[in-house]
Amino acid sequence: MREKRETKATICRACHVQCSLIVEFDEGRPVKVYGDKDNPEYAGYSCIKGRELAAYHSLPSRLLHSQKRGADGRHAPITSRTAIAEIAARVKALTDVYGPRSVAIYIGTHGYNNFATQGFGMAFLDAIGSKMLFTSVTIDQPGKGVAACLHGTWLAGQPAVADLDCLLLLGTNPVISMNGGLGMNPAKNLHEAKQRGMKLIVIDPRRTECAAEADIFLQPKPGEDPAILAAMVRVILDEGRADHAFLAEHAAGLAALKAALAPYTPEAAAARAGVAADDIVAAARLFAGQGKSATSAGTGPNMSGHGNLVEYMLKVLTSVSGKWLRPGDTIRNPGVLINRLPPLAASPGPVPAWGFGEKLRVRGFTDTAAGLPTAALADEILTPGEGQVKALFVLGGNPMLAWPDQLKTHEAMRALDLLVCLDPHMSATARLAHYVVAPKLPFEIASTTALNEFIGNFGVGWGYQRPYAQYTDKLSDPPPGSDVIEDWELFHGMAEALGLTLRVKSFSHIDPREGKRRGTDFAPGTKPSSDAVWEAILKDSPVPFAEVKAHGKGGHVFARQRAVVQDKPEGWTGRMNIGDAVMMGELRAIAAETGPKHAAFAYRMISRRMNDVLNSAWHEHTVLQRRHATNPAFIHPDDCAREGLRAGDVIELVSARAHIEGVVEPDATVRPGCIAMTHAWGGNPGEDGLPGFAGGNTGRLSSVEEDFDPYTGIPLMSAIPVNIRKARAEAAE
Ligand SMILES: Nc1nc2c(c(=O)[nH]1)N[C@H]1C(S)=C(S)[C@@H](COP(=O)(O)OP(=O)(O)OC[C@H]3O[C@@H](n4cnc5c(=O)[nH]c(N)nc54)[C@H](O)[C@@H]3O)O[C@H]1N2
Ligand SMILES: Nc1nc2c(c(=O)[nH]1)N[C@H]1C(S)=C(S)[C@@H](COP(=O)(O)OP(=O)(O)OC[C@H]3O[C@@H](n4cnc5c(=O)[nH]c(N)nc54)[C@H](O)[C@@H]3O)O[C@H]1N2
Ligand code: SF4
Ligand SMILES: [Mo]
Repeated sequence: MREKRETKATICRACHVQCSLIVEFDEGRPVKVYGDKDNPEYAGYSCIKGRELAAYHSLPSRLLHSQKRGADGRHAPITSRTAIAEIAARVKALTDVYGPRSVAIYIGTHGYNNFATQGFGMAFLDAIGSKMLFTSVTIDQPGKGVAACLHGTWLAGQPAVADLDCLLLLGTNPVISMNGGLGMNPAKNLHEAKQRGMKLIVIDPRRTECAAEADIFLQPKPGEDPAILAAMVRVILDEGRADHAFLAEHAAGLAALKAALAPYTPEAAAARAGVAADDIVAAARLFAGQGKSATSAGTGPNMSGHGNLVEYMLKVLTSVSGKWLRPGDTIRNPGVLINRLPPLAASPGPVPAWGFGEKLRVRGFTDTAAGLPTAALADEILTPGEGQVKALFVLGGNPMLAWPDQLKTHEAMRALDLLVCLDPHMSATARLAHYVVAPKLPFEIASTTALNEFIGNFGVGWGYQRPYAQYTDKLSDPPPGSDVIEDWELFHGMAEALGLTLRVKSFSHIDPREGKRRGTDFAPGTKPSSDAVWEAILKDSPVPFAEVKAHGKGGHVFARQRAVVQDKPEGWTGRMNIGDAVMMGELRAIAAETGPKHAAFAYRMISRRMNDVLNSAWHEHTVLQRRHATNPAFIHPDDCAREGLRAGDVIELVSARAHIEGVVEPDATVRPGCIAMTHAWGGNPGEDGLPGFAGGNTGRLSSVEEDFDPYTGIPLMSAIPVNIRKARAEAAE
C-alpha cells in the first residue's frame, strides 16, 4: 500500500515560519503531511496546521471561483478574467475622478507571507501613483521598526540561538507562536539551550509554555513593561555592571538616559507592575552578568500602550550591557537569498522613525518606520474631502476580524466604493466585498524560504541560524473545474488592462530603496513565468535563485563562509542613541502619572495565541473546529470564585468602546485581574450568535481614538480595560 505512495518535499506557507514538510501523495492526491525530520533547521518541526495542510486545500468552504456581489447583496461566481477587467475599470474610473490617493492596499498575513503578492501589489500602487500602502505591521509589533530607527541599528547584529547564554522573552511565547527568540524548532532549541546552561528570563502576565522553563519569571500587570525595563537598566548602571567602554565608543545619550531613569528604582517599578523588586534586580544582574545575552519581545507589550518605548528600552538594555556582537565574533548565517547588513561592529546611528512620506488626514499621522498607520485607515475611508480613500484591496488579510475597533472598521468597509479581497474563503471582510478574488493555495504555487530569511533581521532567533534555504515547485494542480489565480496575477492583469508597466522590487536587500533600485520591469503584453517572478523578487541575492532552485528536494545548508565581525572602518562617525528625547519624554510622562489609569475597569483583557488557528484563518477547518469551538476567556480561578463564575459560563467583557461575549475557562496561569483571549474570532457586527460565528471579537473592545500611539496609531489591543458582566444577568435586565 505504502509503496504506491509518492512523497514530495515542500515549504509550508500557512504562516511566516515556512517549515519544511513532506507530503505523501496517493494516486496524485495529497493524503499525509509531516515535518522533515532530516531538515537541518526545523529538525522535523511542524504544527497541527501544517500537518492538516492537505485537507486545507480541499475544504468545502474553499472558493474555487472568484465572486462578485450583486445588487441584491449576494455573491455569485465570476470568471477571474472578467473580475480583473471589471476591477481595473473601476480603479480607472475612481482615480480619474478622485486621484490616485483614493486607492489603498492593505497587506495582511497571507499577503505579507507571499513576496510575489507584496511585490506586485506595491508595484501596482507605484504605477498608479498612490502611496496608500498599509500592512498588518502597524497593528502587530510596530515598536520594532520604530525603536531600530530611534536607537540605531547595530550592523553586526546579535548572537545565534546556539550561542546565547541568556535570553529575555518579554510578552512573547515562541514555543506556540513561532515569534522570534528561539529559532525554527523552539521547544527543541530551548531544551538544548537549557541543557548547555542558557538562562531564561520571561516577563509575561500569563505563565506561558516558555515561562515554565524560566530561571526567572516575572508576572506583571500588563502595560507596565516600560517601568520594569527602566528599573533593570537603572540597576545595571547603579551597580557598575554597564559596559562603559562600549558606550563611550558607540553610543550617545547616557546622561539623558540616567536622568529619565531617576524615578525608576526597583521598588517603584515593582509597585507599579505588581512584581517583587528583588526579581527585577535579579533579572538585571542575570542579563548583564551572562556572556551573550539577548532579548525578544512580542505582540503583548507592543499592544499594551508603550510599544515603541518597550522595544527601545530592550535595545538600550542590550547596549548598556554591551551585548551586541563584537569584532571577532562569528555570524553563523551570512545570508543565502537575502543580503545581510555588513558585518561591522558599528552603527550608522539613528534615523527618523516618522514624519516623512505620505501624510494622513486623521490624527496628524505620517508614514513611519513600520509603515502607514493601519489603525487610521478606517478613518481615512470615512473622512470626506480631498484624498478620501474610496477603493481598498485586501491581500490575504481580514480587517473585519483583525483590526482594532471593529465597529468603526465595519462602517468603513461598507462605505467603500470598491472593496476587493484576495482570499480563499468568504471571510468576514470578504462578505462585505464587491469582489473576492479566489487564489491558488500553497501546494499549487512554487516558492522559496526567502520570507523567513528576511524576517531574520527582526532580531535574535528569527529566521535561520545557518545559511539555509529551500525551493519548492508546485506540488499539484488546483481542483478540476476551478478558476483560481496566483495573487500577483490580479495586479499583473490590471496593469495589463490599464497599459501600465509594473516595477517589482527585489526583496533580497534589507534597505527597500536598494531593492527598488534593483527592480524589474514587467511591461504589458507578456505574462511572466513563475521563475521570472522569483528571479525579480530575489534579484542580486547572495546565492542566485537558480542555484537554490537547482538544489531541488528539501531544505539545504549552503556552503557559504561564516562572516566574522570586523572592526569599524577608520573615521566612522555613527553612534547609537540611548537617550532619545521622545522616548525619555515618554519615560518621564509614565513616571509622572498620578494614580492608576482606567480605575473604573476592574480587569485587563490581554491577547494570547492558540496553537490551532492563525489569527482568523483555519477556523473553517473541521478537525481544528472540533478541538476548539470558541476563543475562551481564560480567567484566574480566584477571580472566577469572586465573580461567581464557573467553566463554560458566558460572560460579557465590557470596555469603554463596546462589549463582547466570552466563555469562561478557569486558568491558574493567568495573572489575577487579567482575562486572556485570542483575537480574530467571531463575526461581523450583527452576525453574533449566528451558527458558525463562535467567539468574541476582541478587536471590538478597542477604540482607535483612545490610548493610541501618536506615531504608529496602534491603540490598546492588549491590556484593554474591561469589566465583567454576566451575560445571563444582562438578558434578565
Ligand atoms: N486584539 C488583537 N488584535 C489583533 C492581534 C492581537 O494579538 N490582539 N494581532 C494582530 C496581528 S499580530 C496581526 S498580524 C493581525 C492580522 O491581521 P490580518 O492579516 O488582517 O488577519 P488574518 O486573520 O491573518 O487574515 C488572513 C486572511 O487570509 C486568508 N488566507 C488564508 N490563506 C490564504 C492564502 O493562501 N492566500 C490568500 N490570499 N489569503 C489567504 C484567510 O482566509 C484570512 O481571511 O491581527 C492583529 N489583530
Ligand atoms: N498558533 C499560532 N501562531 C501564531 C499566530 C496565531 O494566531 N496562532 N499568529 C502569528 C502572528 S500574526 C504573530 S504577530 C505572532 C505573535 O507572536 P507572540 O507575540 O509570541 O504571540 P502570543 O503567543 O500571543 O504572545 C504574546 C504574549 O504577550 C503576553 N502579554 C499580553 N499583554 C502583555 C503586556 O502588557 N506585557 C507583557 N510583558 N506581556 C503581555 C501574553 O500573555 C502572551 O503570552 O504569532 C504568530 N504565530
Ligand atoms: S509553524 Fe507555520 S509554517 Fe510551520 S507547520 Fe505550522 S503553520 Fe506551517
Ligand atoms: Mo502578526
